[in-house]
Amino acid sequence: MRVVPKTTRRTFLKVGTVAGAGLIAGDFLVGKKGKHALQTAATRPKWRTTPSHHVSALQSTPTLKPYVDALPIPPVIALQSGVVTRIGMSQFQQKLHRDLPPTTVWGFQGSYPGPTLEARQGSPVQVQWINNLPTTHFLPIDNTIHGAESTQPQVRNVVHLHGHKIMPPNDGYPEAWFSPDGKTGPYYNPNPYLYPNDQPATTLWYHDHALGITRLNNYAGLSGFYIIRSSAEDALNLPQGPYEIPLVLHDRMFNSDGSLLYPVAVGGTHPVWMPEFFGDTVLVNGMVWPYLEVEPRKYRFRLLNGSNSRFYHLTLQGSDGNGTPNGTSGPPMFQIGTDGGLLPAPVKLADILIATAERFDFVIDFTGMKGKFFVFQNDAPAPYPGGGEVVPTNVMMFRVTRALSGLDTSALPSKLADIPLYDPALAVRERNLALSESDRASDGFPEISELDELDWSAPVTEDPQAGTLELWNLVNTTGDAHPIHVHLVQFQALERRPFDTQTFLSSGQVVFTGPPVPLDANERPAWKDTIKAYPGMVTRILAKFDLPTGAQVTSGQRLRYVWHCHILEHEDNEMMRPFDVVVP
Ligand SMILES: [Cu+2]
Repeated sequence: MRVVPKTTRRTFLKVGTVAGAGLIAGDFLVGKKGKHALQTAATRPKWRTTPSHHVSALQSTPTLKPYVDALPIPPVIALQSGVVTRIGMSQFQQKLHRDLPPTTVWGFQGSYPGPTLEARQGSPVQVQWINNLPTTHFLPIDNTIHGAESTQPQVRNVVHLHGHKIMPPNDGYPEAWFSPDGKTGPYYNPNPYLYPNDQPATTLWYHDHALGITRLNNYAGLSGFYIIRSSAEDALNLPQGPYEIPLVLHDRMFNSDGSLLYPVAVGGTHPVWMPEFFGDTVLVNGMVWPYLEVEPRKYRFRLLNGSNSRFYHLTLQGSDGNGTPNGTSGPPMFQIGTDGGLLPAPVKLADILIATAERFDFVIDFTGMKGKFFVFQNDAPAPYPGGGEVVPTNVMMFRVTRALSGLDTSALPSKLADIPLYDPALAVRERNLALSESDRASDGFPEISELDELDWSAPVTEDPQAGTLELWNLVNTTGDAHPIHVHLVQFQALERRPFDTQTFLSSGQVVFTGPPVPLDANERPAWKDTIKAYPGMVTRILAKFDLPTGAQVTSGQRLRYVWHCHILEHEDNEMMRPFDVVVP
């Protein structure tokens, strides 16, 4: 995986949104509101040289020693068919580092991250989500953000199971929230959520998705893993049990009393909202810079980036016992799965570039490495790829210090799963979807990000027919990479292709400036629900809008989902759109 070259002038491309954005192949964008006037070269914001919109340079976490706490493993709840599992959200205190006082967090069943929920493919389960949180939020709400007005309850929650093929009432729609004191959003579903598990074995995750405060609810701690297993995967004999370990990355900042610090914008366009959050401290499974003691054998790791905005570019490096890199490389990582399931064959990785919400499922073989130490080091610029904000290097440490408890009989098979590729010629519709960012003219401070140039509240413009294949062209006019997530589907990336941003901004025409850039080996063939849309690229994805098997629907019915950027600060401030799947 490569790190995309830095854009030298990050904000240069972030010049308003596109007036009358256009088409590639006979498709059209409907409902253009033309809200943002097209800016000319003369009126474009100047390149910002000071960190005006983040305060991470001004505030920082008290110095904490890395690798002094063991990696926690979240508790596991095996969901059973025919049983409604009740899972409560609540506020509590938890130790996140040896030298930090206990931190007030939010979690599920008293755990941050929440318990790992496990299910079997083809075996539907039900979960009743319960809100036991206080009615007051402990993080700063911005009442100028859509859906978070002062008339709304401060604490509102709804749980989305990310990557699940699911019917809308159970999808955790942003306006399906419910408060601790019984207030509800317009799409609220009081019933247990039904999870069909009608998809291959994979690593999913559940997290809060409430309109306008998703960034804060997730930052407070409301997320956890959801793993689907299958007999097909069982037969592969991958490392399991204590040798299969979930890893979720969160960057955070702390005050000296141990409380979470979520900064308020300084000189922002909204009084509180920050364009992105970047913390100076990395937690894995809710612990600051932990270590994991391993045996000299194979392990399977399911890596999730649950951060608000941060991308991680991880390399595994040899280190001394304190975690200082010694200039050697760690063992290779063999990626076996992505967001939506197993890859056709393992992909050998020297490094990992993981955007928010993506999952990397990989095997590391520590055989023969007894007594050695390794550290995951991060060097991804933030924001990605332009940089300018704080980049914590340390992530976590592996200590090969445990004795081998028995012969390692697990396997890393050379063939994992079949992924039949979609034929783009069979797409019934191609849509050009602009990713845009509007900056304050005076100083380039980001004001808002949008999809399709439309606000959340604008009428639906994406309305695929159930069961059909569509080609979505994500036209990124901004200087940042945006991880784009589409609910309901596991899609296939087709290609990325450079285009002329200035031409698109001035005329709305997509003019390619070169041939398609090959996707990474772990992006195609692969099942994805979140894809990195790089600046200057049209990222093309093929999605088949199938409903869960046996779904009770009627002809003409419109099923409401969302697609959005998974930078949570963007998602909260308009970079999210509803879409309808129409039953034929
Ligand atoms: Cu974004």
